[in-house]
Amino acid sequence: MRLSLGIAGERLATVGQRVVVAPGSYRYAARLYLAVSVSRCRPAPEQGTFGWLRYPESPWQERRRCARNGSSISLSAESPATDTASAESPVGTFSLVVVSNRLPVDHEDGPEAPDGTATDVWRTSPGGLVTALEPLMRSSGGAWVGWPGVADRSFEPFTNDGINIVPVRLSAEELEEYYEGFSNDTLWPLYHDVIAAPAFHRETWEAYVTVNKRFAAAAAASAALGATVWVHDYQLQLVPRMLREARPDLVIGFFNHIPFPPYGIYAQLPWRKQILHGLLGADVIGFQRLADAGNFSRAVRRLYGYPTRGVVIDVPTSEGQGRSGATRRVIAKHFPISIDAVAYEEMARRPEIQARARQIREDLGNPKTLMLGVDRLDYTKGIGHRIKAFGELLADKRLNVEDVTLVQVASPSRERVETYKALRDEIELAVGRLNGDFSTISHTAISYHHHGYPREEMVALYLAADVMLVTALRDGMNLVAKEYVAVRFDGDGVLVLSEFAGAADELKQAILINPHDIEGTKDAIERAVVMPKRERTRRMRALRKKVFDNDVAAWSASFLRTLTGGAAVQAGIPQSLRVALGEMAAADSLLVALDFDGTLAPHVDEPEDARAVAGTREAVQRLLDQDGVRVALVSGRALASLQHVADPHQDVLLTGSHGIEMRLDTPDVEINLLAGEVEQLDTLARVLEGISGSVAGTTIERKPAGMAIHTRLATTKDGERAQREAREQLGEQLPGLTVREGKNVLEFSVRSRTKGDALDVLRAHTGAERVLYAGDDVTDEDAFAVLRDLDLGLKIGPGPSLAGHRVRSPKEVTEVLNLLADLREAARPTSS
Ligand code: GDG
Repeated sequence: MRLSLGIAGERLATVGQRVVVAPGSYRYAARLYLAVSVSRCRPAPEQGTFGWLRYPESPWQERRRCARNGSSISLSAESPATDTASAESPVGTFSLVVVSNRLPVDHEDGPEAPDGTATDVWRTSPGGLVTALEPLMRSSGGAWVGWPGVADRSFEPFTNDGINIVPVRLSAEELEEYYEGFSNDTLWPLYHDVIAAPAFHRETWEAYVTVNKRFAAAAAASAALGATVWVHDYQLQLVPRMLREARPDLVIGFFNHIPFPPYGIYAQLPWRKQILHGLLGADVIGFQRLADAGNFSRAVRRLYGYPTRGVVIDVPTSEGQGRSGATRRVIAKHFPISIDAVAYEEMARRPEIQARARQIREDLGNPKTLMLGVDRLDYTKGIGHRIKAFGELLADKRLNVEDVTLVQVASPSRERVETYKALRDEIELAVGRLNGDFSTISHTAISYHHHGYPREEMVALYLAADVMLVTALRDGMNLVAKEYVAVRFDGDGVLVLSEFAGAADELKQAILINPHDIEGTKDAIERAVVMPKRERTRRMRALRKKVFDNDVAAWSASFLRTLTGGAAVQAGIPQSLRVALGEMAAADSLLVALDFDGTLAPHVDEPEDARAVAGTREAVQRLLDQDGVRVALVSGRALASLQHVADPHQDVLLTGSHGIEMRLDTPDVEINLLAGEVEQLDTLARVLEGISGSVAGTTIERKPAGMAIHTRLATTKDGERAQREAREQLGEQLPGLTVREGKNVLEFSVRSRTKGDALDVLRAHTGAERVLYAGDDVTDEDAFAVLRDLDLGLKIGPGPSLAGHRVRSPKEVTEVLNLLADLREAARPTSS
């Protein structure tokens, strides 16, 4: 049997021949797609495994299996291959890959070419996400993987406005099952509090798995070694795991644009474990709201029992056989999305758009109050509730149709899904009735529009509207609310906002409503209509500050900073850190908590040789000399060792062994080990000494409640072997131990504490109003995780981190401490 490879469906070569792609205008190593599907090696299992889940076998798994069996490869149509048919695993060239269901461009058929062939026209759909990622995509050579918006069509990768576009082909049937079915008829209603009943069909789930695999394959084939891949939204929740299994070298982020439901609802999903497993393949999972991240972590605890601390989840690296104790840290945290606020304001300032806004009001008969609703026609948006409240206000004569008009833009959405068809009928019936009951010849109560408008028209509508109604029953964020605020550079306009939209967490100066409470909603609308100008201005000013301070660029930067840690950390103190230190310096009371190794002292081969860099002592002393400042060292070292290497001033608070030992203005805390713990320590010592004795370059460190094996001096291979053996043997003999992995060190404790616990104790002990925590290691992430809004996290060096700020080395930490001392002396001159 012959197998053909082709570019975009054209046959090029047969298997066995080496196929090389000529370098094109963009470098895309994975642009070969199989034109036909052949089953030379297919007789293998109908269902393969993907991790420990029974997923249909992926193309590259099949290829590997076939290769192992000595058979020729076999791929299904549309699966990406590499530029050589014999490559083991596809590796691309892009260092940043964004994966979303839809591409940021839409396909349209262009005019016929002279030779009679169809031409393709690509229109950019400039969403906030594209705007946010565009500069980064251009500078980093990024690729965007997604569906181009037409079924059953294959397109070659191409560049559009400097972004590399990688179209994923979907058949009409797949769209029906994966997109309209599982995504929009199962996940969407389930994740939005079952406002509509979710459908659970096994066939659509299978299509979801298949399509997720195709997206994962396209992303894997596009991503360079060690690249960052950012996957978006509920349609692609299995992609992170699929990618991790295919390409363990990748850094993988996922962002969920819609809510994540409470466990009681999520638990209905027959594939609830598979979805969580899929998501947990990511390094960072982003949600819109704090509550969504909490719901997710709870679901992980309930269904998998993995330990979670704050935003950190410890996921066994080999699920199903997790007895070795090795874990991977996954961060599940909220990153509220936003808009390109400046672009919206700029548009609103254009004279022709302001003229259009005036024209809109005029065309509507210059009502005293123009109210506006802008939504996709979706049952989550509460359009019916809004209409009901408005109708009752008119019926009660609290509003008069001569004075108030509601413009409702309901842009067409998911029109092939039955629930959406029914919703449209329902809304249009309600609008028709209301208009029939209340409109006059000269005044229409609801000006209803079932169209999509150009963005300029939307901005003109926002400018024209005195009151914006966002009455969502459940909404991940709701960008319309933020757009309205960004547009109102005149400082006027009132936002009525549902507390069930994510935006309500930030936009607290809106009039917040519970849209299910029709009376409350009516009161809020009336209040908005009569609100005095001064109050409107005051509220709008505060709302605008929120939206402009946290725009979409800040959102993506914060997500990517957490995910990648910014590969190269600049020398010196970044401006944003200077500003944050300035704000912190003025606080009444401050706690400056510092890790030691890697933070104040460079890492050295012999732990007992570590010393803080020159000037650290003096900087710490300057802080200690000021009123209201406490300094603490938070280390994984045993307290005695910490005291030996740091030789701290007696006023410095000390916590060692990750918070198990403490010296807080009193003699050291005693650790009274229980009999069982002493026994465990004995076993631990026996096992680790055995391993260390047989692997050159490893050393053992004893701690009061545990023991560590250091591998810094061993070869990489030996170090890995020692750590593996330690995990395996102790996983067998002492399965309950807490295992911590640091830089070339693996630590086991018989008592479970983290640096986060230590920081909580220090905060309570000092009563500090604000905390600065600095650390370099993965164990410091536990401390970053317990920081609060006004605190400051400082990560030293690269790597994923929850810290909001970063410097390069201990030398900069000393500069930071001195700068903080300077700023505090300036802010509170009498305190030193
Ligand atoms: C999902 C989540 C989350 C609407 N009609 C027209 C039009 N729009 C634009 C709006 C806004 C966007 O569409 C809608 O965004 P939302 O956030 O309001 O809602 P979803 O579409 O449901 O988005 C949501 C969002 O993802 C981002 O994470 O906030 O919670 O459900 O930008 O302006 N734009 C144009 N013409 C229209 O007729 N040009």
